[in-house]
Amino acid sequence: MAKAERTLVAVKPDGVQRRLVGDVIQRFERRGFKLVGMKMLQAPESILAEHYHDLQRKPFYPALISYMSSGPVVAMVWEGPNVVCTSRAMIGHTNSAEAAPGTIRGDFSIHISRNVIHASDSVEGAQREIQLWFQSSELVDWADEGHHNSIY
Ligand code: DGI
Repeated sequence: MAKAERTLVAVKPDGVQRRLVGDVIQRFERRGFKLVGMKMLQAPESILAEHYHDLQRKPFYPALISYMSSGPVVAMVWEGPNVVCTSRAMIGHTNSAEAAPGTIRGDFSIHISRNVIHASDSVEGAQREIQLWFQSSELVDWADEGHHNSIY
């Protein structure tokens, strides 16, 4: 059986402050995805620097790291068919001002610098980010006994 696709989703400090964690979880559960890892943490700068490595030279990088360090984040690993691509559609455009209503950013955010949520943008990126944020022992490979297991 092929290994199911996984992605990293993180509610950012503004999302935690605004009590949006439950709403985010509910959207992913209702869509049918399977939660296989979740933790709240104050993200260390070492993780953030690696996570946003590609943005190091951007002018907004210092503010981005400062914001991501400003409070706890809730990191999650979600599993299911096409979860990387579907999660990106569910969170919406990076720039909240352009995010469609119905998406998480489009429903809860108006500015790119406080856009509530992260989701990996490629399958390779997701694998890298899951390894960065989670120990393998923190991921739970539970049996899905509902109808979703028949589609893997
Ligand atoms: O994968 P995304 O989060 O959608 O987007 P990304 O990887 O290009 O950027 C990571 C985060 O950096 C993004 O969620 C918000 C922030 N960011 C990206 N572009 C800008 C930005 N912040 C500001 N202030 N200005 C930008 O142009």
